[in-house]
Amino acid sequence: MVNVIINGKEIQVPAGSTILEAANMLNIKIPTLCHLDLHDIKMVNKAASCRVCVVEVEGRNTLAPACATPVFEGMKIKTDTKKSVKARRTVVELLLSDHPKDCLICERNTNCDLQTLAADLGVRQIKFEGEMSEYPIDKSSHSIVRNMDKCILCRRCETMCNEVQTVNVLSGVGRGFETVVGAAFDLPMHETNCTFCGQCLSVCPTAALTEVNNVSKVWDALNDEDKVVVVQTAPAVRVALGEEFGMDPGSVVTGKMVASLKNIGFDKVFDTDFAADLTIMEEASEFVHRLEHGGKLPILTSCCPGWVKFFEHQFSDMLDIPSSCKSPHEMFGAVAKTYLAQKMDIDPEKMVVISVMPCVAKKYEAARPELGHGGTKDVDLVITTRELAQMIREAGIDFNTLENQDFDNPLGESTGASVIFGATGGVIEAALRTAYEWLTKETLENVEFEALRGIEGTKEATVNINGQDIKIAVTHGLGNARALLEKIRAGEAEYHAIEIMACPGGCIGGGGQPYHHGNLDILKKRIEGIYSEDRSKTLRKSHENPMIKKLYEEYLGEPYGEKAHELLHTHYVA
Ligand code: HC0
Ligand code: SF4
Repeated sequence: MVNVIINGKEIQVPAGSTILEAANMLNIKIPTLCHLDLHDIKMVNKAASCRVCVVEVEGRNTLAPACATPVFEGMKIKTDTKKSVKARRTVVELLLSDHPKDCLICERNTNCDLQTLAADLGVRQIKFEGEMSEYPIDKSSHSIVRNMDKCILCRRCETMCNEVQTVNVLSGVGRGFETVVGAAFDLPMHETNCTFCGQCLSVCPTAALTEVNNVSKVWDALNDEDKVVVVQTAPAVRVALGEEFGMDPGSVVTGKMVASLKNIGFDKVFDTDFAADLTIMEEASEFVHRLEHGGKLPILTSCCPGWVKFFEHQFSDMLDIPSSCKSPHEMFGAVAKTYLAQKMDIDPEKMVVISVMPCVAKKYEAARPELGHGGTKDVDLVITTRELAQMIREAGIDFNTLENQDFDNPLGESTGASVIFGATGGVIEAALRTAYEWLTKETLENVEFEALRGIEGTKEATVNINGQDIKIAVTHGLGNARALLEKIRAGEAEYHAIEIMACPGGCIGGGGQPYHHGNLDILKKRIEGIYSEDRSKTLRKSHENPMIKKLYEEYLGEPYGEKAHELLHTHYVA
């Protein structure tokens, strides 16, 4: 341990700690900008590029960046001297000299770390008017907009993409004033290996990386009298949307969310959870089929489009192991434009299916050519949780005082198994609840598989089914997924079934969720919200959903049968 004194207060900290870590232990706030410490997912951005966190150290002539300076025995630090505060302000003023001043119309207005810092430091004038960078905006993909004019070179996105996700798309290109963060050869995003997981934009402090905003397209559809606009909401949206309206993370706002969508004017408000139950019918059938007929194992879940794109690029020799199931929201679209359209007696061409998702990769997924039927897309438009909040605000809806409303039917009924899809481990837990009962013909009394839950990078469990040990693994974050898949490829690990989600925490940590600004406790609270919603349900196994039974009886026939294959399954492209 090392003794240090910060602003006159003594503290003992572990050797090797930085000044910033020591100050945090004393609850002394040092402003930061590039720094980001997401300890739970082992990401610390060590770029130390912005110099906002400079402090004075006794005996040292120059200011020290607190995030990158280790403490030493007897170190005396002052964090709030005139010299350090003035230096911080100058750093921000210099950043602003090469930053657009269009805060009022910026995607991140009121939610930008640079804007907040400038306000906190009392920056009230643009002191340095110099040369400005001007780059073309990269709108090449369906998911992510890259606007390098707004980049402050904090490198958080690089750390996320390279170290956590191991996709290695983003890095500094060029030198000096010409430096930008982008793909090799400055390729447009849609020509790279980007998985569109959106994790880079979830840690971007400014609007350099944002989602493709589809809000105006959704308003256009709603205002088109020829169209019937149906909307579905993903499991993870209901435990995060409240944050946009000042509620605690993890608040379950399902009823208010439905009410807001009805107020906005959607013709029908349905639930992706219904389709998650449907996915379990298909995925558990596929698992049982592979298990009983000597099929390829392990089976990998296939509902996360970032993960699907990752394995298509990086594990193209293993395309026969993922489940062939489409993701739930795509299954929903396929069922809506066939079964529902018939029931409602409307032309599927006039139906617009909108998905509200915690995810930006779902935008890219919806545009994949395999995910449609006879020239019609399963899902027409995807908006994120943040975009839904924007629509609610644009409509002038007072979200917090809304009375709860229920989803419409027949595609609005769901079980507890479906809502847990939103947290890492949930999809495989839901599949187990059903596969166990199908294989043993017995009732599963305790439906909660604790070993598969939580924020830990990779989790394992063995479940005995009919005397056979079924080995399960769960992982989240693409770096963890890569490590697991490499072991399987090398024959060093064997499992029967594996769930993989691209985003840390699963969908609750998706790139389209309200910004967490580095506080991962928010993700844990959203996970708690997910499990409390599961516990509140009377039915907690997908195969018990009465509307799902009806769908098979009236339209699909057998699970994993011919009609189901035609509508609900897909294939992968190397
Ligand atoms: Fe998910 Fe989904 S659970 S991917 O994580 O499977 O985005 O929430 O909507 O489709 O249901 C995201 C969340 C979904 C889908 C579901 C799955
Ligand atoms: Fe990397 Fe994901 Fe961002 Fe693509 S979306 S650049 S894979 S972090």
